[in-house]
Amino acid sequence: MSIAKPLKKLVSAVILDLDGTLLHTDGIVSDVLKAFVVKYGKKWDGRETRKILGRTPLEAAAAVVEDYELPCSTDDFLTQFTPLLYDQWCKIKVLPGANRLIKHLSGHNVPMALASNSPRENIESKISYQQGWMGSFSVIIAGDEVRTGKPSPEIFLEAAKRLNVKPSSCLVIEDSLPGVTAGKAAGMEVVAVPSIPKSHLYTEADEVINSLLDLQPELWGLPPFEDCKSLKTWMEGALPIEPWHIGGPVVKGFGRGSKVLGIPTANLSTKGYSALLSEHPSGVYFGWAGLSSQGLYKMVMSIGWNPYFNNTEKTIEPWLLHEFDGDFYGEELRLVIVGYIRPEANFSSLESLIAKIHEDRRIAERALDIPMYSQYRDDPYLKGSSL
Ligand code: ADP
Ligand code: RBF
Ligand code: MG
Repeated sequence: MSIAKPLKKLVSAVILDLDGTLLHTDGIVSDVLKAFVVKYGKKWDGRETRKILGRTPLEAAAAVVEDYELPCSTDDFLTQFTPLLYDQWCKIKVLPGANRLIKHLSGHNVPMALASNSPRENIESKISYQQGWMGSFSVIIAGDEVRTGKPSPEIFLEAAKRLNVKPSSCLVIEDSLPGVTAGKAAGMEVVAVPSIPKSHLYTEADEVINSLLDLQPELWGLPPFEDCKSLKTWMEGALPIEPWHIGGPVVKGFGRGSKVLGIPTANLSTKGYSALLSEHPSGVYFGWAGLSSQGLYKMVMSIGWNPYFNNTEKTIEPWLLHEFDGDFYGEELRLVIVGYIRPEANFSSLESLIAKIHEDRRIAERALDIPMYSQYRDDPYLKGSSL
């Protein structure tokens, strides 16, 4: 985050996808589908998620009806399913960094379009719950306003036309593979923010980032985020986020934190937290930790697959910034996560991984002393147990 990278390309407009890029729609869609297929005696196992991502509702419905062998037509499915889904739009969460990006671009008068495979009516109702979004996009173009949706480039070409800019001057931000393909076919620059942990599939994209928090607009000739710039000068790139909570008993990990790295991490179980974790991108974060019976501590943590060790499961690994006399497995640990440092990375040596984690610790320690982050040490959630 702190290393200056060369300019990739100059763009003058940004075209954003909606579902999975700005909004965490997948979670809501999966919840409604789960409840829906039960009515037909089927069990939703999430195997459709990849097929649904970035598709039109008709394509997605056809895939579900076929795969689950539902005794109804695709049209019947949509007639029954759609109203159930609409009732849930108000519950869709905004993905981390989306509000920040929209405010930033519109504040700098960067022309912005929203281009989604969803029908117009859906887009409007979904964004009506988000303050300031509607007015930020000078163009909104929906799946039912073009002949063919993504992966066809049509929707992006039409957006560029209406923005009155050349396709080659547009930057597309997309989470889905069909969306990335569409953007490239339109001759545009594409930043992928994969909503599934399969970034190696996104080879067509010009850049793959972990979350919108990692976007560097200046690489595309756009104004840099002011919060990053100002914080970087006195805090080396820690970024405030909307605080969120997670907690539970400390569980056994792979046993390598202390042994291999000299950095013990009090792992929390990911069970029961799949929704929360899919909403928050993997990465290195910091905040406050309440450990029952012991006290309140600063902490720096990684959430993700630990690319250096190539884990197959996501882990939650907080390092409490305090010297303890012994282990505290089984004790209740509660975290409030208030800032983001960087995406998880791979390293060429164990020493460089260790050095980076110590740098993370220094960033977290300093940041947690300033009021913007220190105020959360009083968060009642931390004292929920016996503190
Ligand atoms: P594991 O793979 O089981 O998580 P680690 O080597 O990462 O093992 O060690 C973590 C354990 O060490 C924690 O569960 C906790 O009981 C203990 N521990 C001691 N000091 C700390 C600390 N400062 N931060 C986190 N855990 C600590
Ligand atoms: N593992 C990685 O593979 N890549 C990382 O970038 C990374 N960053 C970390 C940052 C912090 C603050 C902490 C506490 C851990 C990080 N780790 C990372 C996880 C480390 O690999 C993990 O704690 C060990 O694998 C122990 O299980
Ligand atoms: Mg650990």
